[in-house]
Amino acid sequence: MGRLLIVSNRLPVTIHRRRGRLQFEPSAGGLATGLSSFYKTSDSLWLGWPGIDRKNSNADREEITQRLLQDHCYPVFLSQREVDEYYNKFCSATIWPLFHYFPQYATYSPSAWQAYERANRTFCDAVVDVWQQGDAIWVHDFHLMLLPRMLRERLQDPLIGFFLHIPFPSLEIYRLLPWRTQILEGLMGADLVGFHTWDYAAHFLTSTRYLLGYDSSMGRITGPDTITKVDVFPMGIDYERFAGTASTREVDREIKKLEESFQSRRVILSVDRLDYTKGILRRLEAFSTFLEENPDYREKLTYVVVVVPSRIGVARYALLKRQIDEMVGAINGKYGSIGWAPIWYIYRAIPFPSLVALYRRADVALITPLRDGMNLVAKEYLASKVDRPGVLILSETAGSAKELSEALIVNVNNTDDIVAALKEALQMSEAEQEERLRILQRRLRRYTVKRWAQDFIDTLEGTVKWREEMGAHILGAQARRRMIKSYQQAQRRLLLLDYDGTLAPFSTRPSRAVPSQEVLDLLSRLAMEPGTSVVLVSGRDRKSLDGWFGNLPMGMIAEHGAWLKPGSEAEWEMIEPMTGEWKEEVRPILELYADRTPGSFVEEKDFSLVWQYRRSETPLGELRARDLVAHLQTLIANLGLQVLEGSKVVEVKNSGVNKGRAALRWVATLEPDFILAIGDDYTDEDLFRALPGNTWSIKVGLGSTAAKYNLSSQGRVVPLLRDLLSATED
Ligand code: GDG
Repeated sequence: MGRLLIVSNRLPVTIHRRRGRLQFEPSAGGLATGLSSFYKTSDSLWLGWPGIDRKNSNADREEITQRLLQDHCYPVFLSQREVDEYYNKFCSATIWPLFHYFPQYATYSPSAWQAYERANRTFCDAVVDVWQQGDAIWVHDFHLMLLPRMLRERLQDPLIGFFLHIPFPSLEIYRLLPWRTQILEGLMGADLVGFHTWDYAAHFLTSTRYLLGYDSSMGRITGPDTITKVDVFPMGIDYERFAGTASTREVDREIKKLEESFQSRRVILSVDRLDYTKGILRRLEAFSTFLEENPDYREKLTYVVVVVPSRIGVARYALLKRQIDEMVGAINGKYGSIGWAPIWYIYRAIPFPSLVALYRRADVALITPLRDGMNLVAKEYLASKVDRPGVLILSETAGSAKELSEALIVNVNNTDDIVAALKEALQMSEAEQEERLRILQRRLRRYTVKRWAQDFIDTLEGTVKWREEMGAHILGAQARRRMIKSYQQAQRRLLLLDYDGTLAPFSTRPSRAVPSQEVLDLLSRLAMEPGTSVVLVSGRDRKSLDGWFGNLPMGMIAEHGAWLKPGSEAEWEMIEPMTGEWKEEVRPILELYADRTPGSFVEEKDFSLVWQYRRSETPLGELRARDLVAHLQTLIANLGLQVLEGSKVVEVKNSGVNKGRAALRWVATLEPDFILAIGDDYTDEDLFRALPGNTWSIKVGLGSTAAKYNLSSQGRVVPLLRDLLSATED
């Protein structure tokens, strides 16, 4: 692998202009601090917005770029207006509330969406500027969800990973987004998409399946021309940085200073960015109830509430700030006494050593977000506990609750639950606190942010090997040229072409998949070429095929090989004498399943019955399909039938009928010196297996196959056939 290009909205360095001079400062936030220990020690370059208006920095671009490059950083220049439109009006006003389960706060503005697209394109241009063959790209977070696809379209065979730091919501929430398919397609441009927890990954898999119709197996989603691995990487912290700082003299001094205010009281702590997702008001309410119900604790504890200002210009945040101010005032007014205020409220970012001192001193960390991707504060608290134990109370809607099960886990909507947890924490024996802490710390010390990043990158690299194995089968430029040449030189050519999923994309209603004029023209010109025979090899019934292709000079195979038609003037013939009497017995069963599965239906052909569930809810359809197959297996044992489970269909047909057997008729009579067979599903596998060894067999899609080659998507079939045609027409 070459370098690692990390791409995120903000750089880990922020530039300010003070009294005309540029100043470079480290950025705050979990990602910047988390990865900063990682990226400087590896061969990396970090791309992002440096926090300064493009207009303000035009004259200094060169200087900024050079200074940042020394720090392994590369600037993506955006104007304040662009940031406002894409970050404030889309990222913060649409994606943030929706992905945190606040759909009532989400706004949907087409112009903000366009700004989001434009910003992603600006990031794409910057990556394209610096990318070299072999570099891996790691894109971060919800600001850049379109970037993976954009990069895949611009770069030659890039390796792209994406990590989402916030929750990925359940389908019912996600589907509210007007641009839901574009965002999923954007992410599907990555080789690897990572999430903090399995829930988020599962929601993403469900969304790609329902909204894009992409199947997945073993965490791999197959799109038309990509395969994306989905996996879980719970982000860790720089453990030693917290444990190390907590043990310094500076922090000792800080704690001593704090003690002047705390005066040996028990300390409860929470640290949050100002945000409605953090549940600050609900927590204050629970604390108030606790004081009400437990008067013994009054004057014996202090609740330190650190709120870091954020998105202050946004009305909703300003309102939240006012509400917090009022509530803190009310609680302090109601329960406080001369010399004691229950809440010590700090509304600003505090220096790192002071933060660590608070972590180390606090007896209880009360971390109860309504929804949080991970929440690193919970982990930092545990890592800073170097001398005395303490108890973590964590809401189950924070991603970190999945890992930190030895904490007291609460339902944040249940005030009684929080109050009870507070009491339990304050009364917990030191021995129990130590025991829980030991287990939690051991885990956090092992899976640090460095391990997290390394794990992600190793998994990303692992996708290369898999892609290479896959790539060996993809019809590349060289094989394509050889194929065209051998087509040109051949005397008797046979083209065996499947229809649905090969010449035409799938449609939820089979009757709607009408061939385009382009396909009809192409087939007719191919079929009229001297020395070329075209045979349409379909699972459809004779009537549909006759209706669409009856007047083209080509052969046809209907119902997966039950019926053959040698040419447009000829009659349909049966491959062998067969009966469809068995259908009376089988039809009621399929109809029963159709009734119980909304969106599914039974299709009847001369010698087969098909239960189709393409329009049903996929998991239900799959569940029923499995039941149906088992049900049918017992029934058909002695009827000379076979049951096939295909792409969103279960089909019952006479055994011995298949596309391969039918196609061999043409092979026998024509004795072709060039055979091309293209198909996309399980029924085409019979065709690939039956044909002679020198056949150019091609499966459409990336799945495993008996064909020699894969073509990544249906859209590539027509251009391929067009190339064959022009090779002989020239
Ligand atoms: C996203 C997701 C996910 C906070 N106050 C001060 C301060 N901090 C530092 C903490 C911590 C970081 O900020 C906050 O980390 P979080 O994990 O809570 O949240 P975000 O970075 O906003 O957001 C989140 C995370 O990404 C990582 O994937 O966990 O769910 O929303 O590191 O220490 N630092 C200092 N003073 C403060 O007052 N020095």
